[in-house]
Amino acid sequence: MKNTKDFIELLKKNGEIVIIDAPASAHLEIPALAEKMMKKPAGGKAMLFTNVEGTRMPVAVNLFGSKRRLALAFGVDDLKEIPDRIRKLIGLTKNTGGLTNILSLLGEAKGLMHVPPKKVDGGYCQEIIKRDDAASLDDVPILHCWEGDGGPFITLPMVITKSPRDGIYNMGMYRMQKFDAKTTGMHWHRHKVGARHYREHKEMGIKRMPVCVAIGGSPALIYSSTAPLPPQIDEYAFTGFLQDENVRITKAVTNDLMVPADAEIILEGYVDTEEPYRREGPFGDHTGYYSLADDYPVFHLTAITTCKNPVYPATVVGVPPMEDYYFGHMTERIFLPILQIMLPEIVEYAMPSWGVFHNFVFVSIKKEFPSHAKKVIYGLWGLGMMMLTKVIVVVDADVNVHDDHEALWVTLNNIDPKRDLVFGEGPLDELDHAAPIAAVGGKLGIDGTRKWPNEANVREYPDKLARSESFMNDLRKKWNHLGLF
Ligand SMILES: [Mn+2]
Repeated sequence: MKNTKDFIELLKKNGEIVIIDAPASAHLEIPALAEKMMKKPAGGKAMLFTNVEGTRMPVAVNLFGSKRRLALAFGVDDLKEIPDRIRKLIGLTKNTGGLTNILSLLGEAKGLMHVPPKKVDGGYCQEIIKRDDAASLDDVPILHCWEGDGGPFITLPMVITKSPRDGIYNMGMYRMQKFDAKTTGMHWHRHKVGARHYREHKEMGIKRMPVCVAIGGSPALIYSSTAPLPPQIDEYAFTGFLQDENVRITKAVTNDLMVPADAEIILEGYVDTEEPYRREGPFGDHTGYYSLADDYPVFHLTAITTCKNPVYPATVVGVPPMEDYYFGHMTERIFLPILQIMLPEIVEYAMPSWGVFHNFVFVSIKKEFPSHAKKVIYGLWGLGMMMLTKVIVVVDADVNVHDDHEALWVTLNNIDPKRDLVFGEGPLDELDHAAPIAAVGGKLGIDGTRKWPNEANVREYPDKLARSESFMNDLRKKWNHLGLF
């Protein structure tokens, strides 16, 4: 699957996309319909609006908004296969953890590069080239999603930058507010690699920082730009690794960045590191609230290149669950084996949709010593983007963390609030509107495991209610006619 159109064809074959030919507006109307669709059980279907008022580009929404569509996108029958597939790909057979495994993973990170991006001349994304005065964002059906939004926002942009220090590429998904036909906001949060590249350019006195933005591409490419990868791993190689096929890249026409050749649309341009920031937002966000307006760098458009009949893919965020929950779920599955290398006691974890990724994580562990849960809490706060997690709840290995009801029930029974809560402080997501100052604030860890006698608990923890398998088998045989089983 090379591009977004291939994926749309696959969705058509599987009855997973609704085609809407009636005229529809990108201003509030398509977003509201998309939201209704995303709120249907199991994420509804994808939608393709072929007749969008004011432009010739069709808009595709909710392409990835269900477990079934994600499975189609990644060529698996069930997303449960993903962690094992990742383990196999990086050559991990067991989760023994420790330094040896971490070193072997670093070796395997080089293995990622066995599917390196492949350079081509021109390509699908450059079938039509419009530069300078001919390039206009007005050609793109950018969605204005919520009535209180500061303007229309590109919601699935893959923002491509390159470190001026080590030349490593980054591709991150940072929303872009359209200011006018030639400029947008560049909303890279301070923790993200795009922002780091901006700081590097500024520190080195480079005024004009090249930036390209790809829109549309293979599902693995789009997913990879949302993945919380360490800065040393570039998203083109990671995409190749995920889809087991090289990403084709081509040189942009108005700067020197290499862009994905199979994107639907490439916005080429730059950020001027000496230009004052411009006010961006508010934006109806994935927290279910408007994220606050703030000042960010400005992206200047120098060219738009596209394929012949580009489709504009977009998403709409809002009160969870929405489509982005499924991207997050993908990350949860892909990163489980990687978390387990660092913290091998982790059995499972879950980011429930209402926790909007950074607010809440359930973790189950194989507990081996007193206060083990607290070790895991501190460990997670120190690991990559998990540093932004506001609340972590740790339970024992037998608890199903994918069942919120069960995990909360067990936790509330097991905790003594004075003994089992730890408060911390650290970096928070920029979108956390409760943080006392932007992106910094308090954290809560809850040890919901059974306490051992040597954990300052004078009484033994009782067993959970359960009936034996053999008794239940006999009961089922005798009373099956009641329809209770
Ligand atoms: Mn990155």
